[in-house]
Amino acid sequence: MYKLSSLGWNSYYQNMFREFENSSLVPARVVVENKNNYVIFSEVGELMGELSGKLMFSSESQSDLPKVGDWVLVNYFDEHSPAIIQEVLPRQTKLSRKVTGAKTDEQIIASNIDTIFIVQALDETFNINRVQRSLVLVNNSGAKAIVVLSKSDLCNDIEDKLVKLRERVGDVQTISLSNVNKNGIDDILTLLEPGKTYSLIGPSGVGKSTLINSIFGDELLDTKAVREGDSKGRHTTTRRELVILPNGSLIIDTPGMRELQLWSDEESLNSVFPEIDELAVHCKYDDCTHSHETGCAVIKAIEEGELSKENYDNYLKMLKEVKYLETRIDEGKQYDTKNRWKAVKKEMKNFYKKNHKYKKG
Ligand SMILES: Nc1nc2c(ncn2[C@@H]2O[C@H](COP(=O)(O)OP(=O)(O)OP(=O)(O)O)[C@@H](O)[C@H]2O)c(=O)[nH]1
Ligand SMILES: [Mg+2]
Ligand SMILES: [Zn+2]
Repeated sequence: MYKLSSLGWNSYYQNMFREFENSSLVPARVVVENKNNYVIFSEVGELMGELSGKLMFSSESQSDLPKVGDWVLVNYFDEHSPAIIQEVLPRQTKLSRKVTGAKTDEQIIASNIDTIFIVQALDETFNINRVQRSLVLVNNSGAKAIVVLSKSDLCNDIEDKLVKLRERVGDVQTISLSNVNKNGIDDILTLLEPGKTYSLIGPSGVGKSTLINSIFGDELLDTKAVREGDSKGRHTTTRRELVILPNGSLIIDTPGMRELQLWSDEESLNSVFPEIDELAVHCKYDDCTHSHETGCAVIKAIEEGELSKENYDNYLKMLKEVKYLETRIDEGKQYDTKNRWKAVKKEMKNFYKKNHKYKKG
């Protein structure tokens, strides 16, 4: 048995639920997504959920289907039968990336999260470009971002790394910690609020699942040693899973992601590079790409040593990605419109054919 509020239900979802209040549907939260079904938590406890035919066939893309963290509305029969998922309530926040490969589709990593921990290890895999990339995705998600630097026990230049990080990302909240000597774990514990949802993202092997175990105080999730030599992880976590912590907070563990292709608008990108955003106002051309134009205030700042070259390079790389994404999404829309027109024309042709025959006959 769960109280909805203890599963993260709030006035936002209550509002979204209003139009279904007189139906027989009840709310439940998606905890695990399996291949053919879902584990969901509801007021009657843990249930197995299956998609209704209507939801399966009316959804236009993967992102219309339930994801871990989603609030869904189900028909509940009894504890022996699967609940049937009829609706996915609009998401308050959603963390997405572009699917890997050539396709331009959104992949939702998790939804309805309040705060996302961007985890990086303080070992040889430490990578500020990746933190910035994650920040773009998190800023686009609507959730709050906190950077977690793990494995502080393996690092003897923490201050140096912190200074470098701060130079690049400004004053984003940062916590360094160790799951081995437990330094910094309290800093995480004190900010976890009951009924709020958190998630951890970061490369494989940085200690995301170990951190949940540290907070939980037990070996709840599987963890595995990283590779010797390059400290890379072994992709131990293979599914997203929402876990309820002893203090009543909810946390979603995610598998380490090799690639984080952007699914983001330009505004979220710029929010991670406020100094570039401010300079861009002074560029000669409104559509300046800050890569070669004369009168570009960003290039000028680089030449005068006023802007971090690393930030500039990482920004340009991501700007290209975001622009490409925008055109691909536009093309996709045009393609849809074209196809729809084709279908309409075909229908009209058939209609006239039939009518013609009818008149003749
Ligand atoms: N020295 C040290 N090792 C740690 C720390 N945190 C985790 N580890 C170790 O790092 C390895 C990987 O940890 P996991 O928790 O499995 O990493 P993960 O981020 O969940 O990895 P994936 O599930 O593959 O994405 C394990 O052997 C952990 O014991 C830490 O703070 N210090
Ligand atoms: Mg893991
Ligand atoms: Zn410019």
